[in-house]
Amino acid sequence: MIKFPKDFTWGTATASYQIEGAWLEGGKGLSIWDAFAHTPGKIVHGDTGDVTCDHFHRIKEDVALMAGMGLKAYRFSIAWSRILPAGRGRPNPEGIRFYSNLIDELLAHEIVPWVTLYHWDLPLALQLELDGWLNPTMPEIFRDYTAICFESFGDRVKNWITFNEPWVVSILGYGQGVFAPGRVSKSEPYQVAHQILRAHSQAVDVYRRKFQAKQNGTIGITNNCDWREPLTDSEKDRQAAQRALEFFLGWFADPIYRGDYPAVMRERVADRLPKFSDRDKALILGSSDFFGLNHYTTMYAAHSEGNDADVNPYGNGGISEDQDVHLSTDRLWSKTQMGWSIVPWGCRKLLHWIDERYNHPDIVITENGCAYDDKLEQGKVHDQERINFLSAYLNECRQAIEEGISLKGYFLWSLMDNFEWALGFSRRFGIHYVDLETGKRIPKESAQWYSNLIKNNGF
Ligand code: PNW
Repeated sequence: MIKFPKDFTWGTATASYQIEGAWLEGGKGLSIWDAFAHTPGKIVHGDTGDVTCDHFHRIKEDVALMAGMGLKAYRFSIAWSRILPAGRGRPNPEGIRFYSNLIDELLAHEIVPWVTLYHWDLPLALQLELDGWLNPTMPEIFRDYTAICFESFGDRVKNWITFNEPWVVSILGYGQGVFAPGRVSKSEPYQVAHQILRAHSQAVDVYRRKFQAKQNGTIGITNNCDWREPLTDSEKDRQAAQRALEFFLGWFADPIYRGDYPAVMRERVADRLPKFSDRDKALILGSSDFFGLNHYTTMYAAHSEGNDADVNPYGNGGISEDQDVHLSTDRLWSKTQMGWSIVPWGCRKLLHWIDERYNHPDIVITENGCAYDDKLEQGKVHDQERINFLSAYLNECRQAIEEGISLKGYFLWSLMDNFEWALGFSRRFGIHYVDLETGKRIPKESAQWYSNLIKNNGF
C-alpha cells in the first residue's frame, strides 16, 4: 500500500471555457476563445466551447459527482467575461451569482474550492481595445477584476491561483499562434509574459493588502513544466537540459522566487527580454504562497545550434533558436493520445529541481493526467491505461515526499472530458466520460479507482 500524508489535498481540475458552455448566457461577454474557436480553421473539426459540457446549467449534478467520489478539493476557473463582460467597468450580477452558487454547492458537500482567476479566456474587448496582454496597463485592469472576485467570493474561497500556465499563453498564444489570440512572433511572447508576471503581482498585492488578513486565504500562481532529461552525459547536453528548464519554468518562477529572469535568458534573448523596474521586482519577489505546477511529460534535451525544426508543433519547445536546444523523445517510451511520453520518473526529477532551485517551497500539482481514445462499451469505459498512468505518476510523487519534497496536493486533469483547446473534442482527459450529444456523464473505471485512492489516502 502506497500511503500519502494525512492532510494531503486530493482534487480534480477544470477550466471555464473548457466546460461551461452557455457562451451567450447569463450576461456573459465574449472572450478571445469564443472568437478564436469561431474562426474557421483554428480548431479541429470546427469544434467550439459554445455548449461543451454545459456545466453552466449542471452545477448541482457535477458537484454531486465529485461528492460521490469523496473528492476533497475542486479546482475551477472564473470566466472574467462573466464577471465583467467587457473586461472592466460594472460587474455582472448574474456572473457573480453563478460562481457564488457553485462555491456554496461545493462547500455544502465539504469540497474545498481552488479558484483560478485566469485560465486563458480574456474578455475579447480587452484584446480589441488594448491588444490584450501586450499592453502595459493590463496589470491594473487584471488587479481590479481580481479584487471584485476577492470581494465577492473571498469569504468562502481560501485558495487562489492568479494565472494558469503563463508559458502557454505566451508561447502558444503569441509565439506559435495555435491558441488564442493566434499571434505569431519571436518577441511578443516575452512581452506578454512580462505583463502577466506584473499582473500576477498586482493581484497578489491587492489580496495581501486588502483581503488576506480578514479572509485568511492563500494565493499563488500555476506554471506548467515538462522535465528535460539530458540526452547524453556530455557537459553540453546537461547544460542544454538545464537551459531548457530555465527557459520553460525559470522564465516565470525565477522572478517570483529569485527576483529576476534567469541570467541565461538575459544573455540570449537580450533586447527582446523586457526589464523589470525596481518597483516591479519588489512586488513580484515572494508573490506566491505555494508553487503551483502542471506537469504532463518529459523530453530529452540536447545541445544544438540554431533552429530546431523537429520541435513539437503543439508546444513544448518555446522559441527554440533562443535556446539552442534540440528536444526529442525515446522510441521506447509509451505515449498518450496527445503524443506525450509517459515518463513518471521525470515528475520526481522535476519536483527535486524545483525544490532545490526555489528553496523548498510548498508544491501543489494543480494538473496531471492523460488523454486516451476512450470507448463507451455497454455503458462502461475501461480506461486501464489511465489508471496505469496515474498510479505510476503518483508513485513517484509519494517517493518525492519521502525524499523530503513538500508536496501538498494533487489535482487530476480532468474531472470530465471537455473542450481540449485547439484539439476540440478529439481528446478525452476526463475520469468521467461525457456523451457530447446528451451531455450525460458516465464515470470511467479511473473515477472509481481515484475515489478508492482518496478514501484510503493511498493505493
Ligand atoms: C494544460 N503544451 O494545457 C491546461 O491547463 C489545460 O487547460 C489542458 O486541457 C491540459 O493542460 C491538457 O492539455 C496545456 O503543448 C496545453 O505544452 C498544451 C501544452 C501544455 C499544457
